Amino acid sequence: MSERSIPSGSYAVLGLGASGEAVCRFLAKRLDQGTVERVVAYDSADTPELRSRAAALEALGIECVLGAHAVTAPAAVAVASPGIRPDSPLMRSAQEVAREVLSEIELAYRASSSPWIAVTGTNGKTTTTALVGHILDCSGVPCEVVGNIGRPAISVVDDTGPATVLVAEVSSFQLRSSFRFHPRVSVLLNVTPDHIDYHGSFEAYAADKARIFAQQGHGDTAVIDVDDPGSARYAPIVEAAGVSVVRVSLTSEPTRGAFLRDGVLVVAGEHGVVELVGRDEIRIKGQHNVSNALAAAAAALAAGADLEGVREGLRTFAPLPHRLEPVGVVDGVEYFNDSKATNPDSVLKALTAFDDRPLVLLLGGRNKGSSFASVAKAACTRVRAVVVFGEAADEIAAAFEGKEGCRLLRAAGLADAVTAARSVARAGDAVLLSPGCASFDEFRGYDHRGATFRHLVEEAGRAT
Ligand code: UMA
Repeated sequence: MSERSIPSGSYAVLGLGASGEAVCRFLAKRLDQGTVERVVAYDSADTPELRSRAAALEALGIECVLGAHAVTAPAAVAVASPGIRPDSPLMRSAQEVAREVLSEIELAYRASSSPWIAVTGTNGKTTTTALVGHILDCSGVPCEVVGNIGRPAISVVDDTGPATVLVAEVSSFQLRSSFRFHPRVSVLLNVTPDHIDYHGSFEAYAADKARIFAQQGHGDTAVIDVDDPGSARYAPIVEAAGVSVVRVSLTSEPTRGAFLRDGVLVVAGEHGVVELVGRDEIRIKGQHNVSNALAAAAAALAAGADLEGVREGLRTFAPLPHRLEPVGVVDGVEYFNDSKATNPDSVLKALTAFDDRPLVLLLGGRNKGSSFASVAKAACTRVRAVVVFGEAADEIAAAFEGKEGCRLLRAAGLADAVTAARSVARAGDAVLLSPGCASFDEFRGYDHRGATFRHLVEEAGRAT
């Protein structure tokens, strides 16, 4: 079987969320063509929404089992949704039954004929992925932006050929079950503690992230941020495998790299040093976004973007929702929605985006096993007040114990947290929701939390 063909036989699809549904629709076409024998989809939950999704898929020939905790039909291949944990009963039984357990990204890679750019990292991957796509658009290079960003790659592969670049945001969950996945250009932004509850340890998490490089060799490019020790350590290893490594840095000037020189984003390589745009010309805030912009420029150039397209793309790219997104001004206080910050490192990065402006920081939600010591250390000297809320409130408050410098307030949920923030913020301050936790104790996801925050701010604005 070639590296880029999908396995034949019977399939089990684990999970019927965005990823699983797209896999089912892709496989349904193969059922019709007779290249796949049988597809049974399993989901541990059983809700009205899942029932109606299952009914639509059953009309396409997919068998669906809801409330499932084991794979019950024979299957040569299982395709697992990223959110299904390695130790879950469904995953364990799939490992026993199927010859291979693949991620949706792996299946999409094998089914596609496109060159891939894959972007991973603990933080910044969605912004960087979207920016790579935007730069390629500005350069006239056909591309599709897919992956963890919210658009399963498998949903586009039947309609894209070798001339279209697939720009994919890939998560550690997806990489964990990827084996032949071979991006022509890989990007590793940073590796800091996250998803420890899923992977079991930081080392296991980092190793799964590094799988992005596993198939790369001569002729391929890896763009690696070398300011972050978690990602920097892979640069020499990947280089030793023959991959052309472009180092991204804000603190050094690598010979082959993308870096800042006198406030200007530059790329350096065999053609010398080329200026792109001034740091002040990019619209995404914070130091981390300068690194992300450098990484995106380097990746797009490696995939055929031209310098003018890179410059235009960097100048015109707007911040994405839920990422340091300004959502309103109430009583002279500006509110920022950074709901996508679901781990401590992303909170630290958000704090760099406000220079010396007084801040009220909202932290809380469901902790994913991370320590908040670094956030407490950085925040206590930097912010006017911290409001802790949700399931992790006590745990986060404990990290601030004994720290002088900032006021700590407690709130039950997000609405209370906004009320508390309003009570302490003064005109000219910024209130920043950068919670450092998952949202699932109170919301359906970070986007639901961010939209609720925006709504609460809008309501407060109307009431004044
Ligand atoms: N399920 C089971 N058994 C389990 C666990 C879950 O059956 O043991 C079922 C759930 O009942 C649900 C389905 O699986 O019906 C959900 O699957 P999922 O959690 O994998 O979510 P999808 O809707 O398929 O979305 C996934 C990604 N989700 C996760 O990685 C958790 C989305 O990333 C991604 O956009 C989408 O595929 C398309 O590729 C979200 C995310 O939070 C944004 N990603 C993490 C992050 O960014 O930090 C990695």
